[in-house]
Amino acid sequence: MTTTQFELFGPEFTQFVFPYQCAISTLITKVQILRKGFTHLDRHCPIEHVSSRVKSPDSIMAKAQRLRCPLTVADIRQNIRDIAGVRITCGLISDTYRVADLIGGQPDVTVLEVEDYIAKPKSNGYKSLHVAVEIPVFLSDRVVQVPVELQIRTIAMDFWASLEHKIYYKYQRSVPRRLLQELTEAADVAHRLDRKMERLHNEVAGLKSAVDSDDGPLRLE
Ligand code: 0O2
Repeated sequence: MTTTQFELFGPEFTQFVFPYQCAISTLITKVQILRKGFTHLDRHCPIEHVSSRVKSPDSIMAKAQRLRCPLTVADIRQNIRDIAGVRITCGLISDTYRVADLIGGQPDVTVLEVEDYIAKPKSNGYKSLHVAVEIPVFLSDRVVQVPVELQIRTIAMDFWASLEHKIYYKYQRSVPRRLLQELTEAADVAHRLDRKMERLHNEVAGLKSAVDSDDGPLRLE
């Protein structure tokens, strides 16, 4: 066992992940504050659901090997930005970009990289907005900058991704061709649903503002 494996798989893992867990808590608080703010103002809330995870030691090692990252704790900290992950599920496609701006624009958040798999889906149909950010974590003896990967996606994208993830692991990454074809088709159906929901939302918002501005009789046809 190398030093890295010892540190990642042994009791030291608890110590290794501590700053990442703190960063997750900070980001979740930010998301909850945004959510409460929208609810309080009785505005359309772009956030439906939030979840988080710390990457498992196995998954960290697999990604380090994939990235050809030297297997030392320092190099892993430096090169793997999704050890802490926060996933935010939104109602609409436009909400995903709005949430990315709302969080990325906060003064203590540094946006390191944006990978827009909504505008440019992966070849299998995977869609999500991946925003790598860094935030300060105030420990008892020092402040550390900790990277967190935000995955922001719609409910439909999330539905697709969680099923695809299960299938991918069930078949140990060699998914039968027919299933791959069907998954790609399902991604397209999910995208069409997202576009339709966006259009319907805009139409309803337009009706609501016409009622609110009280511009004369409203005809609902
Ligand atoms: P876990 O929980 O991490 O072990 P990134 O550089 O991270 O923005 P990239 O290069 O695609 O994106 O990285 P990677 O490591 O392939 O994927 C990181 C995470 O993104 C994955 O975590 C998934 O949560 C999600 N993801 C990326 N591509 C796909 C995909 O094609 N299908 C699905 N369902 N999810 C995807 P892990 O590694 O699965 O799990």
